[in-house]
Amino acid sequence: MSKQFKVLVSRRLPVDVAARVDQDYDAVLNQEDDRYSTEALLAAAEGKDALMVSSSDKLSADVLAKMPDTVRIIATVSVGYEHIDVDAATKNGIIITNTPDVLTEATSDTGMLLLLAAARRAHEGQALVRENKWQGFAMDYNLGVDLMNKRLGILGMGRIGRALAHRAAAFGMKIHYHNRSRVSADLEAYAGDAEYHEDADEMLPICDFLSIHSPLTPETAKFLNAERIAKMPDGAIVVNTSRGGVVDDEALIAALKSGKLRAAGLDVFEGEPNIHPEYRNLQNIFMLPHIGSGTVETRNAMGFCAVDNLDAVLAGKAAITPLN
Ligand code: 8YV
Repeated sequence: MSKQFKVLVSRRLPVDVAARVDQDYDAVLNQEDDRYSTEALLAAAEGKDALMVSSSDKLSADVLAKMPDTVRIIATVSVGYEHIDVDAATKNGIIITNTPDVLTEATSDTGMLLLLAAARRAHEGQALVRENKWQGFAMDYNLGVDLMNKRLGILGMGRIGRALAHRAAAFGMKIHYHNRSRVSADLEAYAGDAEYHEDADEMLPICDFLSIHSPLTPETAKFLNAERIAKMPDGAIVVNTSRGGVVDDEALIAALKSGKLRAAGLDVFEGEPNIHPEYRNLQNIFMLPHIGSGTVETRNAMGFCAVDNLDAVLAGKAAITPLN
């Protein structure tokens, strides 16, 4: 590349990805990771051909309407795109791309980590050892529950839901799923011979475990509310690697306090990083700071996927993973 095109990158990139952007483009990087306000981002976008953003950049219809005309593509380094009004981008002639596929395995590994940690009370066990409160062996102490032979409901059978199902089946779980539409027989077989439920509410009563993989949309916002938790078996376990907004925090917290739900494993939260403070007081919850895709290999692959999209679009070709 001849550094012909100007690119603005809103957040710090993995070093190898940053080096490629810097080598191929007339780039404004942000390796200090200072946060842009919306106004500052729009000002910095002036004269740029492309933007690389992340899920912390909120690109509403208003913001996209003000985007300089020079901007042809905005590549988000994430698979989720609830932070971008894709229809508004289309109206403004801006191509939006995301980073599907490359983070499927890492994120579903995190889902498995949450399932195991919640079932086996990893947070409480860890605290006992770290705080020097471990009294030695007792038959009945810090007991968790098995995954083997339990029913796992998958809400949203996209790539990550299927990969999690595949893993959980290897742990002996019986897989059920709800998705807007039934997936192919091949994909159901890969996902541990998963059984389809057309109605999510009808699936909940058989979910010993529930793993959330739905994107956050107006339809899925606060999907897991008090009424739906009440439909689940007593002592069920909920894990979420999707978006915090799919869960009603107050309802989940009440159910974890009452014992209706045995435990939860959460990698994502509404309003991150300012999570509902009550979560921190609960012992029966295993929490991670949104690191679903957080491996060296995967973050590199996400960054390179975004750059591949810039390369294609700026060279006049079709985007590789377009959203519009
Ligand atoms: C990202 C994610 O790390 O890709 C997504 O949608 O949730 C994570 O993998 C995060 O959103 C950073 O952009």
